[in-house]
Amino acid sequence: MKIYADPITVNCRKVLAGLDLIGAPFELEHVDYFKGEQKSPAYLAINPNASIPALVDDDLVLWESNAILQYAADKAGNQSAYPTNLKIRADINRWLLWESSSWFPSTYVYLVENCVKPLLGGAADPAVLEAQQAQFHKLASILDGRLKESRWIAGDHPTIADIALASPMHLHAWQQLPLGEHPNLVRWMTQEVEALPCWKATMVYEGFTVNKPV
Ligand SMILES: N[C@@H](CCC(=O)N[C@@H](CS)C(=O)NCC(=O)O)C(=O)O
Repeated sequence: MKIYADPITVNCRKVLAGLDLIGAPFELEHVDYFKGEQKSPAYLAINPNASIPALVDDDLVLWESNAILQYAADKAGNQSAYPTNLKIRADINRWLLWESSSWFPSTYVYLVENCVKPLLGGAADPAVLEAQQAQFHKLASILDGRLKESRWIAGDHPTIADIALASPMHLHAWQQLPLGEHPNLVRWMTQEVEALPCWKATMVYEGFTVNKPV
């Protein structure tokens, strides 16, 4: 399997950490996000959305990070990372869809305002952050409620749902995500997800770098 990705982006880190959790071997093709290589004609032939990541496995060309994780887990036959039990799988699939349609878009506002804009010499727009606040807390409360009931999203061990949901908040301190009212979400992120070897192996630091600051 070939993965086209830039390890510093949310959805690429998701796939790289998820493949590590799954134990799926792959070859990384680096697509430099800040150089805009996701818009190059060669890459557009793989992913016409001009976004990363993408997977190529023989004649299969797949984009959408969560679809990549589902495929890789099934291909590897990893039933711990992506259980085949009908109801557990439906639950995980629900969280993957929710992450892509609701959670990522909300957390992305904080990433753009508090990380990307200042990095590029601009400043966060307080009005944009204020406008997102109610939606963020609504979604974070839903996740917090699930994590009040269980250690991991889908029970007592990590699955691709944990990796998918954690990735949009992977820079939560720098993103300045307002997590104070969501103790179970904080517990899961800081004590469980951030302790996973697959998470540590794919660290991204403030400044969008994979190099640990000295
Ligand atoms: N739903 C897609 C979203 C992919 C996506 O938006 N990727 C970002 C990086 S995290 C990107 O490449 N954006 C294109 C751009 O900003 O030019 C997925 O999960 O793969």
